[in-house]
Amino acid sequence: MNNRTLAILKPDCVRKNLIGEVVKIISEAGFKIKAMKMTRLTKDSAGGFYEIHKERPFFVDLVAYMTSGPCVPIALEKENAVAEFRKLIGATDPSKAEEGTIRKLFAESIEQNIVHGSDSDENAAIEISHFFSRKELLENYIK
Ligand code: 3AN
Repeated sequence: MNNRTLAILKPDCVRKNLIGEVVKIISEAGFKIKAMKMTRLTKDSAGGFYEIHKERPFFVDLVAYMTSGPCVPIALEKENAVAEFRKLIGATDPSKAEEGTIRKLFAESIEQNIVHGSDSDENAAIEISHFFSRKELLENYIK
């Protein structure tokens, strides 16, 4: 599974009409889209997804923001996908993100930072299964 990662184009990305632009950058960086959908997270689903941040002071705001509108989860494939994708999106805080990264280009704040990327192979597998069924993923693997 170490060639897969989960991206989420977050509600600010959708609201700003940046889906196309961000998908283009991701594709041009050599990532293959294996599954993709538009969905709106419920409070429970967002809370479950960000379970590891449950005790953090920003958790309530994070869940409110992630449920504020539709988002676009995407299962991506590339060699060394987790690290490569995090390099492409840049630091969590866009003011600290490197030039040319997606967050540097488009993000407004540490919370509204356009895109999510898994932080480990283990979490990538968990996060992909949070959004996509086995069937949805397998269908896209049929050559
Ligand atoms: P990343 O998305 O870069 O892996 P995490 O996993 O540390 O960052 O944080 C998950 C999400 O929580 C971030 N994408 C951001 O929306 C939000 N977040 C993280 N740190 C803060 C913070 N200090 N204040 C507000 N929101 C934060």
